Amino acid sequence: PTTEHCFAAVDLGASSGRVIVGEVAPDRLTLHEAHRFPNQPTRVLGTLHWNVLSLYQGVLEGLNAAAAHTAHNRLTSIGIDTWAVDYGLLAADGTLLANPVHYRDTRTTGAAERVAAALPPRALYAATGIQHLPFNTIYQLMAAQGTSARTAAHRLLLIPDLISYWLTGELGTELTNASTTQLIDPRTRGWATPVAAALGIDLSLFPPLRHPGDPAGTLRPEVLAETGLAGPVPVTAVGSHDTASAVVGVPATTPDFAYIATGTWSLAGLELDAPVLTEASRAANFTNELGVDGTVRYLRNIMGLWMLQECVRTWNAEHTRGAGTDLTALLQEAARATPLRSVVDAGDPAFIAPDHMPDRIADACRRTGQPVPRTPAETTRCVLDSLALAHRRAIEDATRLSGRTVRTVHIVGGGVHNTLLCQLTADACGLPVVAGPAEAAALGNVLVQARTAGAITGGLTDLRALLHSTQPLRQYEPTGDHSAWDRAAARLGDAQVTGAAT
Ligand code: LFR
Repeated sequence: PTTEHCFAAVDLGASSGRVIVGEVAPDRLTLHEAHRFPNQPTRVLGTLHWNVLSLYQGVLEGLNAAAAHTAHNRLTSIGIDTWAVDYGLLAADGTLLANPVHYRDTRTTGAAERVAAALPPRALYAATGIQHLPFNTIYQLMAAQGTSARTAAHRLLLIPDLISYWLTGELGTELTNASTTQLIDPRTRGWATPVAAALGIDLSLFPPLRHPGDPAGTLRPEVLAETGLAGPVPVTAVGSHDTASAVVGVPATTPDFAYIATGTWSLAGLELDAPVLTEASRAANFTNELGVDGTVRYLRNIMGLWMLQECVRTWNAEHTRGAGTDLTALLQEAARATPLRSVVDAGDPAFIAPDHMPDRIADACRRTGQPVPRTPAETTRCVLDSLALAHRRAIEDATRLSGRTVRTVHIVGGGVHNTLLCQLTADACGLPVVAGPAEAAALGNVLVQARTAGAITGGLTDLRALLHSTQPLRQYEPTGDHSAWDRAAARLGDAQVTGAAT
């Protein structure tokens, strides 16, 4: 609370939300977690929803806690980032028409085929550069066609833009997250009008685009009253896609790096100046999401720690009277388990939906003629080996498809706490891994705000230098027999699914 500049990062992830206060000076960057709250989706009449009002409540409580942490209840500004693709629909008077649906809901089954009938996958990729994921916004909109909320909708707000609207009353569509709708042309960084026209999507549903660093309104008087913050408090657009902020938060010191943003997902790839829209890139299911400062996030979605989280949820449910799974002990046991005994394709969309994860992993092992894991530790080892293998595959593909070279792999996000995953990733890639910071998204969020406010200056390189000199990082060197990973990859075959639509 000594510096003049305190920023609040609202960072909503798939399993928890956080409000984090960042204090920034040109040579100083400290974080304080003001509030953390669970994000628990709820199934209603068969549809999986986000509890968006409960999340908003968590944001208000978090801002209240942030106010208490700062001098004179003052924040220089607030920035908001969340997961991508999902949205709320508003009536003309601003009322939320329906509770936002979770991207893991199965309502999009069959939607990709309907989109492909209107616009072939090749043309869609050439125009947007976005990888095929069954839950991309355009498929959700296709699935929602004809519903009363969609018919009555006057506006569509992506989740961070919705939170921002409730806090300020101002409407906007932040660009990095807008790119995940599959309705943005990564060359012009504007709307892909022909794509919207082919799919019958009215682009006037989206409020005007804004860019990271743009002003996004000020807190409404009732929000000031509720949070105890001293006004005025501006909201600043940041990379509102959490992955865009996490990539800003990669503490790279040289240009030849790859990153893996780990958490519920692993987002593995490169930062580029221009999109790669080739047919080979589409076939490898690489995405060209837009990043901060005119960059492109050239990456692939890998299932991530979701697979393990879901396994743990199943094991806990099976032993309701037990103490629950001890994750530390489980990971220690997994570290001693036979390496690469069986691996599954961590890019396979079959793992997206919730429930029965250990069974689905066992099925995948059976299908590929590998031993079925018998214990939670063996299943955990299988998941982590599989993730490391998918990390390696994504980084290899990204370098091949972009013509770039990689000498260091940065792991950021919650997965940096999983030391086994970090070591296995170094082993699989045959490259040094720098792990940290865990709160990369919140840091990227804070840094963009701090630059906008003039607390720091420079480009991404300068922001990253500040991270490198202030955040605790851990280095992992590759160990073990590298060819074992080649053999494991071969077991999955060249046909290893990347999630691409044919
Ligand atoms: C990570 C993330 C990914 C996106 C997925 C769904 O939190 O934002 O980047 O593909 O969630 O929105």
